Amino acid sequence: MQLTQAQLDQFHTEGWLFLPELFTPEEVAVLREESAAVLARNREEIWREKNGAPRTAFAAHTYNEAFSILGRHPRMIDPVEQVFGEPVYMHQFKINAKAKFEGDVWQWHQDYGTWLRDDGMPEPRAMNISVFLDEVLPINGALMLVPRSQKHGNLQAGHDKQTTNYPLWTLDNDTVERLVKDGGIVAPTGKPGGMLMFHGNLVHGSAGNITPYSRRIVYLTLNACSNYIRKPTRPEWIAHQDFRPIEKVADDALLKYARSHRQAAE
Ligand SMILES: O=C(O)CCC(=O)C(=O)O
Repeated sequence: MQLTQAQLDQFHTEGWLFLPELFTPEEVAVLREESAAVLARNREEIWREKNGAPRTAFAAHTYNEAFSILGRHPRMIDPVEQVFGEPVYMHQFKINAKAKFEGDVWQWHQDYGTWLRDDGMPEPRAMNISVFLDEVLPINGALMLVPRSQKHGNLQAGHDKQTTNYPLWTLDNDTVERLVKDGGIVAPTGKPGGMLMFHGNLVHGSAGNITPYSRRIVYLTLNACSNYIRKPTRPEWIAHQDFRPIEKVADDALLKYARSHRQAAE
């Protein structure tokens, strides 16, 4: 799958691109089902909110077949390789739960801030690319982005280990206010299967979810192979150290898996 010139222009100017309903309901159904099973497990890779609800399941692509296929899916990999002009490897894979009633905030931050400081990533040549597993609504903790903020490079940040159970390099309010005066805030919403990609320096965050609607999103962080991390400090299942290019599956691999999975259950 290749992005059009208009889509590339939008990405390079605004720092983000949203492709609604890129995965079909049949493909997403199996991911939804599997994500519920993953988030219910008790493993060290599954982090919980302070209230005990699941927050983030790291590295599910290493032990779950459906997510292993998603992590090698050309609809996710091709656009990032197109932007970087080289093969990519999986730097991080996670399912963020943002559970109904209990999902907590993600403070304003840039992802490259963490990749640089915690992992020793040389350049912001990695990208978060995500798939909505649930419908993302304006009210259930949609991801908020500050368009064009990527142009400001890597900003000063403080290491917040208190607000949530997820340590994060966060930005102060004055910085966010200044950037929002210029770029505003957008919050892409849409049905399950929508795909969002955004620049590693794009400022983003999300509010807590006090609604009865869960908001699960899968994030792949794909890093240009030449930009492999130099000083890892986090466990391998958070910041992977297999720097080989991802070997993609066929475009219909997830659909085939979903059908065989359904047949086996019948
Ligand atoms: O899932 C969310 O709402 C935010 C996730 C995020 O910002 C991140 O993983 O860096």
